[in-house]
Amino acid sequence: MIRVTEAMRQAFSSDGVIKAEGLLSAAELAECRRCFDFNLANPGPTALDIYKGTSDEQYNDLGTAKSLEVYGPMLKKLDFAEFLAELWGSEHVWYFGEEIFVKDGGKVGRTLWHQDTPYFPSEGAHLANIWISFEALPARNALEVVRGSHVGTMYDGAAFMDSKDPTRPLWGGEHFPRLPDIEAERAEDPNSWDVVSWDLEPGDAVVLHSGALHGGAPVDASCTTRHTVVLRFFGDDLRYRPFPDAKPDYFMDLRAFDVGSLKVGDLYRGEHFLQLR
Ligand SMILES: O=C(O)CCC(=O)C(=O)O
Ligand SMILES: [Fe+2]
Repeated sequence: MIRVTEAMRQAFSSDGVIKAEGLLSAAELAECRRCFDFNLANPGPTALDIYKGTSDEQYNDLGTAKSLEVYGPMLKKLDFAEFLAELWGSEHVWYFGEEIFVKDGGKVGRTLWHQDTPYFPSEGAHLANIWISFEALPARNALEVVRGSHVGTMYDGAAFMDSKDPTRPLWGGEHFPRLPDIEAERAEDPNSWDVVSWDLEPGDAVVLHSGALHGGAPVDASCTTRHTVVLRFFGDDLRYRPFPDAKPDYFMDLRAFDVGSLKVGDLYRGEHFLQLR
């Protein structure tokens, strides 16, 4: 695994996203793929074909206690913790869990714009998604991120129930501002949002703060398939922020992830998270 440079540290802090070029060697990427394949062979309780029956149908799954037994040794061996500790300037590093995405058939559209933070009962500077695709991707098929949005407004999440209603709110009510319709605004004015994405080769990764607005990464006729694993981590600077007192409009009840023993502003820790460092 490559080392973090001062330029990467500064860019992550100000932009909330970096391209980590050549993050993983071919052998390291193969270790990640072995873990990804474990998820495919061992679907968790939340595995689902999102938008089933439409051309946007795609496979998505979050990790399980069983997959942690496979991912844990890999994460330690490849030393993701050292990379993130340097990137954030955190002493400790914990693993949140993985999420896998499979888009194939050449027709699956954009992932809706969202921030991951409304789906978490926590907030802070030391959050990261390491977004790894096993295929080479041109920038138009790679994840797009709004630069600097990790320190901007925290919007409501997207419900992900209807790809035609991109801002249908996760929590609703007055809890958070509704997501802007970023694609509609970009169609009107391509410069309305400061969006970055990069051409990616196998072994490259996009490393983003989980609170940055991100989306996109469709497949199309010239780039038909994308297999992606997202590894999520947190460090010292993360505090408990309870979920709104509402039922989320989502395919699972996120309130199951609440850590009831914590009070607002407590450091976010938990026995069930794998501490890597
Ligand atoms: O790969 C995708 O389509 C979405 C990724 C994403 O939402 C994430 O990394 O949190
Ligand atoms: Fe996300």
